Amino acid sequence: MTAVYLEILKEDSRTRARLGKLHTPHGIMDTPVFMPVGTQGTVKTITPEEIKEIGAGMILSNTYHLFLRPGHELIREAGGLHRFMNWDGAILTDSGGFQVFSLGDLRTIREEGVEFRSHIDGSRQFLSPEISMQVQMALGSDVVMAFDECAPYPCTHEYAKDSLERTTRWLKRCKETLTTTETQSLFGIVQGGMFEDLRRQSAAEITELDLPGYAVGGLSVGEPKEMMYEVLDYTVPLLPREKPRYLMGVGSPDALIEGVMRGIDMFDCVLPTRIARNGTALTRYGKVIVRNAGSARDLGPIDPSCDCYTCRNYSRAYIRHLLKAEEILGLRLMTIHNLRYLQILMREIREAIKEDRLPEYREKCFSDYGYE
Ligand code: PRF
Ligand code: ZN
Repeated sequence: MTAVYLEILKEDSRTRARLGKLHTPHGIMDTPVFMPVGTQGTVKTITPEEIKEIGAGMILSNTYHLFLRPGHELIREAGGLHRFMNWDGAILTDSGGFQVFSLGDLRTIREEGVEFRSHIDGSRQFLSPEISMQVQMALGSDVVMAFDECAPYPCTHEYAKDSLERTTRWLKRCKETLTTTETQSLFGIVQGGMFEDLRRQSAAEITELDLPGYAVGGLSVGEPKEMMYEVLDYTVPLLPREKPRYLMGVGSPDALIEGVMRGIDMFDCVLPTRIARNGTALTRYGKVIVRNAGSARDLGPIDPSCDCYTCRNYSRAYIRHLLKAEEILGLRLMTIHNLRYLQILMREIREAIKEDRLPEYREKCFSDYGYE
């Protein structure tokens, strides 16, 4: 048995959705699950106690950022990332691949790895499959992501093919380097751009390695949503039924439901925390721009149906005031609400799967939210 594994409780008869439990060395998560993002070893503005209270059991952190600052050797000395940040829940770390590739002109890809300039001080740096695994071993995350290349959108068939083939070669190097499989589980990442033949090739090559879990990468990179759903339609069924499936970097409410219906078990996204900090709340009835004048005299909560700490205790008008006055509490209250909203959404999705009414739930949710 691998350190992280999925226990499937139910498979939906009308969609590809699954209900399950993701077992990790730091707790068991109900799936489908949404993981808040804590890029730098912190979910911005809130404490681990607050993350727990929101209902999240697993967060994502980033190799790229922690490698550059404060450095993985310090985190190793601290006893790993869980101890360093005082979080006893589960942690998934992204490999740094995606972040390095997002640097544009600041990087050069070679077979050995990627040379790049630090976004912090411009210094020359290098990441490879081996280094990414060494850093993630020092961090001690429960799920270790493979060092991959996420091809840009749009890109040519030729580029996407070279890129996915390199990603497979890099995955083999990741698998050979990761020696802590008793406590850490390596997830492979399917790439291949928006090309069906390449997604098939990538899935075939990657699933051959019999890893503890699989991610679909290279989506939500600027393509139309319909295109992402189409890629998921043909890609997800290529992944082994019994392993967890993770859709990287996707977390808008509509995409969470669509992803679950296509067989995804895990999601992460900066969206809820990022838009919280610029004053936008997610609610059952759509986005509420708390920063706007419309909230100025509204003494009710962001969402009367929400049970979060923010909605139980503070008005829109007060939170708007905090945001306008650039008071830190405003950012904290907004973050708590948005993360709680997504936890409630995921819980409702799981209940709908359990009760055989996921398509009906989707309809209701989309019409309440204001999607077509
Ligand atoms: N690869 C990795 N991290 C990612 C992605 C990817 O393709 C994406 C794509 N949406 C987000 N984060 N390693
Ligand atoms: Zn709330």
